[in-house]
Amino acid sequence: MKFVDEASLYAKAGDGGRGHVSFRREKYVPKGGPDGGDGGKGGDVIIVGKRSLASLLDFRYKRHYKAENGRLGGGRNKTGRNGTDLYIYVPLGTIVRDERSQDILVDIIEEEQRWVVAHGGAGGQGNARFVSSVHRAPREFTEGIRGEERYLRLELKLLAEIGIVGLPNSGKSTLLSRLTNAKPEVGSYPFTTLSPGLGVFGDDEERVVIADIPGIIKGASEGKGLGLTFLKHVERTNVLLWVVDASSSSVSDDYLTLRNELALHSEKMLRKQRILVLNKIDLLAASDLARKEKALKALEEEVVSVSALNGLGIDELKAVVSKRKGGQRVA
Ligand SMILES: Nc1nc2c(ncn2[C@@H]2O[C@H](COP(=O)(O)OP(=O)(O)OP(=O)(O)O)[C@@H](O)[C@H]2O)c(=O)[nH]1
Ligand SMILES: [Mg+2]
Repeated sequence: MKFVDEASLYAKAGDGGRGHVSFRREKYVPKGGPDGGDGGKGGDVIIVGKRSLASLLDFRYKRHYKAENGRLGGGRNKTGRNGTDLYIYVPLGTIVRDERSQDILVDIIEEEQRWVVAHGGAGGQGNARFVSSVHRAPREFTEGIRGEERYLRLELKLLAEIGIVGLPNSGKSTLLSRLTNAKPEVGSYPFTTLSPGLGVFGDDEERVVIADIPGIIKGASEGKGLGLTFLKHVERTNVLLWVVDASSSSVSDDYLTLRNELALHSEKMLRKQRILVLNKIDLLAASDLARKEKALKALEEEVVSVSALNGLGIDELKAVVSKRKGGQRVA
């Protein structure tokens, strides 16, 4: 399955309408003053974010988007009608690039967010504009300006709804690969993950994107380790999976370190729904596991024990995640 949807398209804004040449007609006045109106403005091509869209598939079938041209100016100083704007609806999470320069024009992340990708041309001037004391019967007019055209590249970057956080080496990436189809790099050393990774959880009908980010250490809020800058990638998620390594000498200390660093970044992090995942339980003796689970349950409501390595407890975790994923988004 492909996660990053891409599409190319051509957008052309409407041309401005031509200015009009005419002269007032009045009884007994053979030739009145000039009264040719301006042309109308061409329509813009506007990209608009729409939550209900899920892919860029539609752009495989329709690639040309052209807004209406402005109309000609009329007599009696009538300005031509403006061309109608053309809206192109895209899913949230779409990055819009100029295909030639590859520059990012806009990142569409909100419902109804708008961005004009091609501006309509201004209307031309009618001959009424050219009149002066020495030039009483001008026949000049101007053409409308051509509407902008642009070749665009759209990329749908999926917005994560669930984030995985934890200390380095706790098994976050291994967990991501268990829950989703992603194949992140896993290493037996801290800071294997240097940039966020995404995977898709669930079936085609109900896809939920999970983000795995680099590990957080004590002092991360002061810039230690890789710092907390990557937390922005999970800032908009509904749910956080907090991963704690069960083989650590103190799971409670690890939990508190994580909690503290997240809180120092933003209290919002603590208001999100969370599931505490006690990972690497394959490394523990049963009595040891029971003791550690108890310690964590004193601190957290929902604790799920798993082994991301051998799959133990993963089905239960998936069920818990499924139940939570529709939860309220924290603003
Ligand atoms: N025994 C065991 N080892 C695991 C388990 N999950 C992960 N590991 C191992 O722990 C190490 C770290 O795993 P990663 O998934 O890279 O951990 P991470 O939290 O993503 O690490 P960073 O990206 O460095 O923060 C690897 O050697 C994994 O094979 C588990 O459930 N049991
Ligand atoms: Mg990792």
